[in-house]
Amino acid sequence: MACKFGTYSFPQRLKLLLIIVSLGSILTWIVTHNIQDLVWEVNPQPLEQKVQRWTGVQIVSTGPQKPQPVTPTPTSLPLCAFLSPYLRGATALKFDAQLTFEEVQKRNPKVKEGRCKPQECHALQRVAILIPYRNRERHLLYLLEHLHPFLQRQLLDYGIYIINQAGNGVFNRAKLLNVGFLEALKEYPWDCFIFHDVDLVPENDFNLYHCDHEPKHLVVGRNSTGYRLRYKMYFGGATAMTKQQFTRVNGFSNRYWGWGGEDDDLRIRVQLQKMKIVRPSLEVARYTMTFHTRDHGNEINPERMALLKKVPQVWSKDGLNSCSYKVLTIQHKPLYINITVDIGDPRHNPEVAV
Ligand code: UDH
Ligand code: MN
Repeated sequence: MACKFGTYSFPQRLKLLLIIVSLGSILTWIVTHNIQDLVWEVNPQPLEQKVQRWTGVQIVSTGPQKPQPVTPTPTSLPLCAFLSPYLRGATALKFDAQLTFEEVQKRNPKVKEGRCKPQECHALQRVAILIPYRNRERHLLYLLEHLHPFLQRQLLDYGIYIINQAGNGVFNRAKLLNVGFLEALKEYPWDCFIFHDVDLVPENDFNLYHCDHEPKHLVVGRNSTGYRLRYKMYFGGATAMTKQQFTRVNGFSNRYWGWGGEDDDLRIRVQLQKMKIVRPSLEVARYTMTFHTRDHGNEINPERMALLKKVPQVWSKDGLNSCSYKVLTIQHKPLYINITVDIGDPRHNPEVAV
């Protein structure tokens, strides 16, 4: 018979053997993977454990939320899905010159005083978006227009804070973000903080505004850099850190007045604590930066390189634990919480300006 093994020549037998072995391995692979799924079905694990196995991502907030005075949260709500069913993927961004804050408010009826949380499920994390700010109203409007629906689709319990630097002194992005962290925590037990430039609009809602088991850098590509990372160690634009991660590095340095360096300083703090920086894939971590020129009062800081050299010596004394400031007003506006703050000015009052 033609199929008798003995009738084949040695090379033919070898080929046949190879085919049989390959088919066998493919079959084994399929069976083991399906069985793993079956085991998960028969023996369901808590959602948090599943999410951790699928993604390696740790869910920070698992305990029941404290009931809110106005709308108590039923503790019986199921946990929200890690990957929300409402995600849409890449969206073409349009910026309408006629847009108003009232219009954005109308489109987001569930947002109250800059905050929103899902009604159908218990959010996995409580996320505060902190935006350093001065005199960028148009950029803020476009960001709010896109960020509110984006965060609601991600099923987050979130709040948007604008930390507005009072006066015309030198701008200090990092110190404003420290103030935002300290002040936001006085209002609500946020688990996760996103330090977010006002002019960066995320293009894809699979770029999750959750915190990870390591500090997360969100801006992998942006239109202004041809959708490439600005440089390998870049840690600016928008980053996500848990309350614990940010506290562990003593927050940002307060000493970067003017443009540049503060994001590298934070990266060094993270590295000194032996934490790793994680990034989502370039496919989803894409941003459009609304066009702007350099602002007055935010000129390049010529001292930034010298400051960066001293991080290992100063990080534990310069940061959240040394941040002195004076809150002037806290306004709960419909779409955001506005904290106007006097952070000092190194030229006029060096003692406050640390
Ligand atoms: N910011 C303000 N107001 C200011 C300065 C800075 O709100 O006056 C905030 C804002 O959130 C901004 C962030 O700080 O997104 C970072 O500042 P930036 O946008 O000026 O920094 P970037 O690196 O630009 O994007 C630097 C100057 C670009 C010159 C472009 C010339 N081609
Ligand atoms: Mn910018």
